[in-house]
Amino acid sequence: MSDLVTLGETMALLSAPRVGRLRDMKSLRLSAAGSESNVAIGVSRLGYSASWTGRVGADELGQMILTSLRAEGVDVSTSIVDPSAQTALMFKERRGPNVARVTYYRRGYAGSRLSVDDLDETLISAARILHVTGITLGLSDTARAAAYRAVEIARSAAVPVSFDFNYRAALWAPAEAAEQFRSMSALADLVFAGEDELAIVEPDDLVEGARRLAGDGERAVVVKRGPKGALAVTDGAVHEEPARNVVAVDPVGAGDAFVAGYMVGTFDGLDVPGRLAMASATGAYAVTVLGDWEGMPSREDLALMSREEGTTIR
Ligand code: KDG
Repeated sequence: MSDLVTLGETMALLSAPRVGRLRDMKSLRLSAAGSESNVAIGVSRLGYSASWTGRVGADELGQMILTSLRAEGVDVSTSIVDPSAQTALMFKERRGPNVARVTYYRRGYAGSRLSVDDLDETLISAARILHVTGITLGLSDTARAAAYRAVEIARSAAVPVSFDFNYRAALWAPAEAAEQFRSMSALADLVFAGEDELAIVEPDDLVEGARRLAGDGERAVVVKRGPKGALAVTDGAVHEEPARNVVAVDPVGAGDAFVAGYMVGTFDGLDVPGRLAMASATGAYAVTVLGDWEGMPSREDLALMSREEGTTIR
């Protein structure tokens, strides 16, 4: 049984080691990347158990993904090796000092073949939280159906549901996504959205939009604002948290680290400001390292944050 249960697509990630055009790179770094498995790794590094369900191809890249997740302590026993499709690919370029660009080869690949039959009802019903994202809703009809079924199982077992919008323009248009974001949010206890993502469903005012999405205290809404920090609306109250001042090397994956931190803060029994502070610390760690999840902190790392700048540990 796991504290966090999540599902989605994890791809093989090929990242450029330096700034420049992908075509000019003579070598790329191979790793795994998937928003939901990134969250699972973040939670696992901070001492709680996490399970990820997804499909990978019966190929070396699929094995690389499963091996990486196992090495991070994530339970992949419910994941499926699909012999009839390949593992999807994601390329990450650094186009300038501040701009990353991501390209996917994922349509019809193994991860998008996730279906309701892949779900483990017992695992979901025993979780402390189920986490789904908008990526799975936009990935394919079968993956979307799996996400809704997982949520239905969780709700009937009184397991809280967490939903992160995670809008990916390569998967679908904003209007279609907005409809799904509204439907899934209505079923969730905890909703995460980037400021720009929230604007897809609530274009007018950030705080009012977050309040509307939160309903009448029906769910908590947490808005990730990048360098502007974060805010949470819970039971009608608005809590704000400034961003940590760090040198960002790779912002991709920071949102997942933030979500993992917020969940861990909840498992730790912290109040909302404490959860936001934990989330902002985990997000700050993630951006300082190349890779979508490699920079996720351990407890020991988090304790180092309070040290004075320039400290050397000997
Ligand atoms: O949240 C980081 C993700 O962008 C990445 O790991 C891959 O799941 C992914 C996606 O769809 O972009």
